[in-house]
Amino acid sequence: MFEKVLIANRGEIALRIHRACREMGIKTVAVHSTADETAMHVRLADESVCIGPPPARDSYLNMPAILSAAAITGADAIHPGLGFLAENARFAAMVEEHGIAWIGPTPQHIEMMGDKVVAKRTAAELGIPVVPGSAGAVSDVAEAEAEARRIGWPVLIKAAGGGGGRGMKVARNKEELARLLPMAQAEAKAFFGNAEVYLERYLDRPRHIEVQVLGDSHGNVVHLGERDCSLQRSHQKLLEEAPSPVLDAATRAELGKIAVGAMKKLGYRSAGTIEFLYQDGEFFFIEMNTRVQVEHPVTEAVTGIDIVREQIRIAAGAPLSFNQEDVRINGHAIEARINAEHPETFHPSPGKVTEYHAPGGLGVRIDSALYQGYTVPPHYDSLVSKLIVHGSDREECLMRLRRALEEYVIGGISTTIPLHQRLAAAPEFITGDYDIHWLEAFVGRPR
Ligand code: MV4
Repeated sequence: MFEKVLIANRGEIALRIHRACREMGIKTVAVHSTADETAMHVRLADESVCIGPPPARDSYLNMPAILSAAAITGADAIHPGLGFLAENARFAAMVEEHGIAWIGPTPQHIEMMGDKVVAKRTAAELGIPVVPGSAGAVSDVAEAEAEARRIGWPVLIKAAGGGGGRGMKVARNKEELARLLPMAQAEAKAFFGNAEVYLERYLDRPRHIEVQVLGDSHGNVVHLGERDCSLQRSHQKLLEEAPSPVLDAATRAELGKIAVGAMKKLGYRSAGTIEFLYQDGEFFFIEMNTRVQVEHPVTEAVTGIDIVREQIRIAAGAPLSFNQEDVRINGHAIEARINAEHPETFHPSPGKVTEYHAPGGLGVRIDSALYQGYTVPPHYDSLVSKLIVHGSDREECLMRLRRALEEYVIGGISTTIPLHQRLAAAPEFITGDYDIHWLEAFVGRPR
């Protein structure tokens, strides 16, 4: 097993990784920008190295600085967490070339899934159902029009180098397609450095359901069930739950079987998430994430499996510590993402946390790097805490969510706690009757 892991991240996910390392008897190295000198991930780690000024591109994205920090401290592995360099295939390869273990998938798999056209083609070849669409990238309006007629209107234009929804456009007819295609190509070039776009049939009211997988270097692959991540606005998830309120055990098993079969064929290693859109009883692959995700704790809550620990074990060459038959979905879990934002305008609200009291008790987990007196810097993502509640069923889980939100005190900055309180009382949320567009309308609803 590793002796020392460098955590190339900050905030709650850096703490999450530190905790897994500590429980495994592994020493940790924190890296931080000059804006994060007093951050909790720096305080908790065994050692820390300053890697640059506040802007992420000069610090948390600064590959030579992070590699130097690993060399100086003698770290034998790097965990990238999520965001920043987690899905940078070049960085993963550089880490391995330096003789340091990369706690993640192979650079080849990261690169493959980073290109959405390649990812989709690969998924289809592996037997995963995909959204009907163009065979690959479409280059001109005539070709796009022919493809759209075959696929059926409306169509969605997506960027091959994209992901997370940036630069997508819905075209309802050939006039719209002729107008939007060049725009989409120009934007794709500007955003992602890759002008390639492709077309898909547009699903108008899907749910976003993703399957958690884990694979080791011995050919074992398991799935840990699904998460429903449909409650989002502007491609920012607000709340996730496991299991999905709309899947039955048979559908879950079927989806899991498809995911595991595909990942075995691929020889996938580490944690991964296969994202689907689900509409009218049908599943369609959209993307695969080759990292641990923000919402992984809801899966941990219902399975009792430490996903980060498994990632570390896998990177050290150990087999998965359990098999598929050992995985049971127990009860229900919900994660409320708490952001340092105004709960109505969503404007960032960095600043000093003057008061802090986290909820506790049975079935309550907080993943947060906040503490009283901490100043949330303005340079990074506004996620400051994840409240994860677990109950024996969805009803108990919802009661616990309301109770925990009531207890939570974060003073001095605005947070999205009031929005979560309003959401936890919404009839459509309580019945589970929502799709990916529902929250946007709910947020704008007069109170
Ligand atoms: C779609 C779609 C409808 N039809 N594809 C957005 C992010 C990227 N991961 C894929 N996305 C979508 N792809 C087809 N063919 C609707 C979305 C979408 C979405 C998906 C998941 C979660 C939130 C979303 C919000 C808006 C649009």
